[in-house]
Amino acid sequence: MSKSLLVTGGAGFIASNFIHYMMQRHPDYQIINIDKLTYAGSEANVQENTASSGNYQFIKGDIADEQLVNNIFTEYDIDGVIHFAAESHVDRSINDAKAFIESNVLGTIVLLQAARDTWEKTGELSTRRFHQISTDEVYGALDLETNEKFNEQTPYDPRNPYSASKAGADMLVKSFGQTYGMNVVTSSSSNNYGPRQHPEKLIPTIISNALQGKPIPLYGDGKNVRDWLYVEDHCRAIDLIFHEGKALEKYNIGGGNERTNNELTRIICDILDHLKPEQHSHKSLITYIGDRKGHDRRYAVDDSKIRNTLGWKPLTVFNNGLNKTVEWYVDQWEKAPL
Ligand code: NAD
Ligand code: TDX
Repeated sequence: MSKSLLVTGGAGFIASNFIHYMMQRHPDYQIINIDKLTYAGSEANVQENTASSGNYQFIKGDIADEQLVNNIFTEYDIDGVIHFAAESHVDRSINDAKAFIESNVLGTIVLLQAARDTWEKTGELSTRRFHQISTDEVYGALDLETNEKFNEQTPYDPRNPYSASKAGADMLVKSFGQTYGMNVVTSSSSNNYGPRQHPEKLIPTIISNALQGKPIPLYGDGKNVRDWLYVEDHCRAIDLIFHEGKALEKYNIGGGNERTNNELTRIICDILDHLKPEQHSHKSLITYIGDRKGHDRRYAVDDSKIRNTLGWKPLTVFNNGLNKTVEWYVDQWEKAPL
């Protein structure tokens, strides 16, 4: 059945990939994308597939703007919200967390209240869905020495202002399910990689600096571990959870690709050495710099719940996903030189 979905933050990395995915997977769905176009968002991220589509609407605006959000719910018959919009960069939250509270916490409560008020009036509070996009960072950090992973029962233990703001938002979402009987669901994924990620994040930083012959900055000893999930596999999981996940439940989504930052950087340098043999040795650019404050050592999620109950698993082989990703950035930067 055709649906109207409100996607928040659709000009950013994951949600723009999600919009591309959904327009192919569910061409009959109407997608309404609200994005403030902060430094992290770009309309170009969504222009490719949406330009000629009558089923796509872009609204430039802030999810914390109550009047605007209420108007959207009045104007469109929203069947579901998939809430991605957030300030997303840990380093920025360490420098100044105010915008993280405004967008991630205040923005979430504004959306929740507008959805609750609209769906309460039409008696659809328990059928229309609010899907909160969260992160494995809300669970805290793991030691390098253990094989332990976060599961859906792991208590929240956010350790930086970004993850604290996401944890706050997740709690609000859960509370709306408990208090008002709203049909909420939350998914927490590990680190995503793929096209259209902002250059501030690790993988685009490695590629862009390497291409320009600039130092590749690795924090601390480079031994911190992240579990890398190809963004398209994440989009497929979100589609499945949005449609088939159980109300009030949480689902972890992992890539099954735990790598230290050292290992990841070296793999990307090998790919670049192959693609750009005429350039310098890319690994020689790796430079260790001061550590991130409170740098979480390791994240890893146990995603057996989504695998066992919804039949999802990541399909992208890590090296293939990384090859595609590096090629995408090289191609972009060849079209518009750095
Ligand atoms: P991103 O920074 O690339 O994009 C965020 C988008 O949200 C931008 O387009 C920005 O303009 C928009 N935005 C920010 N504040 C807004 C506001 N107040 N109103 C409207 N729009 C606003 O982020 P991303 O990496 O694509 O992350 C998307 C979501 O996924 C976030 O909720 C993040 O916490 C979560 N997440 C990200 C990762 C990851 O590896 N990137 C992993 C797990 C979860
Ligand atoms: O220049 C860098 N050098 C470096 O060593 C940068 C930008 C990062 N790092 C390290 C810090 C981390 O250990 O690389 C790792 C990855 O860093 P980020 O790309 O900043 O991601 P991370 O902090 O792990 O958070 C990401 O995954 C979880 C997203 O940005 C979050 O939005 C998501 O919730």
